[in-house]
Amino acid sequence: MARDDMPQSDFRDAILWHLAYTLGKDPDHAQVFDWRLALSHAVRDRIVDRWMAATRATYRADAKRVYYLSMEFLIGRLLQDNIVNLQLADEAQAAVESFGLDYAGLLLDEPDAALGNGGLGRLAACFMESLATLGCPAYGYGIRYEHGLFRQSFAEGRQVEAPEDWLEQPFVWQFERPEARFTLGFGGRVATRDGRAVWEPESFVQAEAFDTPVIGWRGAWANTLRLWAGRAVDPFDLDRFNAGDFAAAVEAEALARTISRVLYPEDSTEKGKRLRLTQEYFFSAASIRDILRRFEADHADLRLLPQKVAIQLNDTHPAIAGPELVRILHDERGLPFDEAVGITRGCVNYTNHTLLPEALESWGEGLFADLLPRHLQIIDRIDEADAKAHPDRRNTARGDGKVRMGELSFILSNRVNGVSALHTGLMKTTVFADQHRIWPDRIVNQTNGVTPRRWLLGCNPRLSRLIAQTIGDGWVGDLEQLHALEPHVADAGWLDAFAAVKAANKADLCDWIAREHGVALNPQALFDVQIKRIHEYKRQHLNILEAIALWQEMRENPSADWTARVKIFGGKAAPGYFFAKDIIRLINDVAAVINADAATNEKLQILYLPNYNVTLAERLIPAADLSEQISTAGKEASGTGNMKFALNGAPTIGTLDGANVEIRELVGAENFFLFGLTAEEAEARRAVPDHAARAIAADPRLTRAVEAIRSGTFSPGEPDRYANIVENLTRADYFLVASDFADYWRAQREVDFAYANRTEWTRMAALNVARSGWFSSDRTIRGYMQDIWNAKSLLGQE
Ligand code: F58
Repeated sequence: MARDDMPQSDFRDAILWHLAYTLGKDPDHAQVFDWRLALSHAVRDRIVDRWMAATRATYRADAKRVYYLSMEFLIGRLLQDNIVNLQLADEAQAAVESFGLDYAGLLLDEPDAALGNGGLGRLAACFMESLATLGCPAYGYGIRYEHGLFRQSFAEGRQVEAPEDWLEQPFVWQFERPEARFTLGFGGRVATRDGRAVWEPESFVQAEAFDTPVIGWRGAWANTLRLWAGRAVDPFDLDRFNAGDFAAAVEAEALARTISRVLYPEDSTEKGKRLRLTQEYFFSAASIRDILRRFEADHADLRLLPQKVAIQLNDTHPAIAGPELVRILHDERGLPFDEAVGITRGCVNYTNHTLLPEALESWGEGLFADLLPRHLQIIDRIDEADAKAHPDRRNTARGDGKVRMGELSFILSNRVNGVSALHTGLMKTTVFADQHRIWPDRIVNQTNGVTPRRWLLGCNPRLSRLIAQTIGDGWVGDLEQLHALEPHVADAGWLDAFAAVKAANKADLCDWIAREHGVALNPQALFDVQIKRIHEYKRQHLNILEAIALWQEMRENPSADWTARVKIFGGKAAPGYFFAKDIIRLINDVAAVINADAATNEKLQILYLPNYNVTLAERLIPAADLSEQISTAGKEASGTGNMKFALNGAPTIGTLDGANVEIRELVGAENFFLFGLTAEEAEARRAVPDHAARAIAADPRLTRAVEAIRSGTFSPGEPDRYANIVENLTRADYFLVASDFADYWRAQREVDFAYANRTEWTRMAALNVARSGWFSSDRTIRGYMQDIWNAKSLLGQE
């Protein structure tokens, strides 16, 4: 093939063409890496025309555009996702295999783009895919971090963090846009000229755009994920270089690049606060400029902005976008202040993802004034006007020397939403009670969802095939069609086929774990999985305490008919969150002791897989039997892992927290293992003196399990290794581990009993699948389009 014969249709030729002319590789010498890049380019070619058609259609229709501003997009690997959505899987597999290569291995060669911490970032990625699937003209705006979330390994059970390096390899899916750059100011002073405020920043950096197309299901529509990278305005100081000061000559570039260097793994520590606020302003301000540029290219009247632009703040991280828009409209475009605020409020909406007070962002006014002096004045003016209009308002954006971003986002938003019914209800009665009283229509609920393309079709091909054979393939774009599986759940043959899918997925997982981690698991056992960030409120320590108690009881009563279990953990702790790191080490220590016990290890195994990420989730979820969703009620805003497990046929053991409540309602109480205090009961329990000590004293199992930790059973020679955990469990126990233990134990034994009747269990698992269609992120995005953005689909107009 020659260069001019750029193949249009034959996929195999397209791969060979890219191997030669994009990568410069001879097929005889190409490695998996080269083939993967060649395949990616061939796939990318199939996206571009549709992407451009969608952009053109949006311009033509002068349609309202949605802008999703998020500090995180946890997109994971993209090759398989794009292949699935373009319905190229069979063709791609055949082509790859015709070169004598392993298709699955090729897909897995792609590094995970870990541009997020957890649920919030993954939600943004699912939303981007659903926006494209629904043909809603939309842009995602975020930061192109050079290093995503750290890589986790264990050394003697302890978490070790190493930098993540996804950009070491070429990222095929991005298009660099050197022409799309904005210069952003920081610091300096605010001058007054002709009676108008003029911000005179002290320093400047540039934001450069990198675009990644996001293709929807069946390739009908594509949107853009635009990530900003930091660059110096003058990258190189020739005078300093010539004077021999080589390091100083590139200092400006190094500083600017620092802004997009790393994803913050937490927001709880003081150090790094300045850089984090800088990151937030950097990407919010660049995005606002881009939004205005696009609007002003076709419209002269800024008052039309709310008709053409919907901005969604994914948590408060991009909250500064509001004041930035007010600043540009008022200071730079000359609109009256109140009008600028009104227009901004017409465009901006805010999603809250947490009620935990320590996670609600606030900034010291000193830092804020130093970095964004004009924005502080604007915030003060808005907040004062608001306080005047509502003198009985208590929670203000300013006061006590702080700038509170939740309150700020609320007063500058048209709609504010929670992410599950319970969470939205609690927003109204707790953190935003005051605001809700004044603006009763502002808070709305949009329960989270997950994309079925990645979280069923892509990650669970066996189950997807069974579903397609049973009810056709309409469910991929309309997940509620899974309800049509229900009648088949009564059919013994179909249930066998369903069970065989789970067994095969478990066997795959066992093979992989044996290969990668050298551990042989019992595939007959119940696979009990808890994967998520490590946090006290998520209560991985409740899970491990139950494992200890179970082990102790098994040892005492070895001949009883125990249901064999494998407990699998995965998740990272923020590097500065020492209690969470203690929990990780405890799980690893407990696993070492229990796994080495020949008296029990056929019935109980514990495995903590390192470096949990999107790819690992895609492996584990299809193979799970039981989904652990055991947060203290009232603390998990929604959860989205819970939805993925249910959709893949793993019933939940869980509290009435976040979207668990809705999952239980939909799958049926009899197909969900409920335990624990309700959010209201939890609040009341905290007021009971010595609640933890009492709960422990009342439960001999819990007493014995805590005692084993205290006495060093899992830390021989170092009994106080877990003094902090023991102290916490027995005293303050804010997250009510002790209070919920007995009921958790009870529910776990119900699980054992249910799993022993395999037909009944399979029925329960299958009903979880059949009734989880509502948790598609397509449903969620439709909700946002209707209730928040007033945006229309352009499908069919491209
Ligand atoms: C999560 N938040 C919620 N935050 O905890 C979860 O219940 C919800 O389902 C999900 O959002 C989506 O709504 C979350 O993931 C973070 O990752 C923070 C990002 C900034 C640094 C601190 C963690």
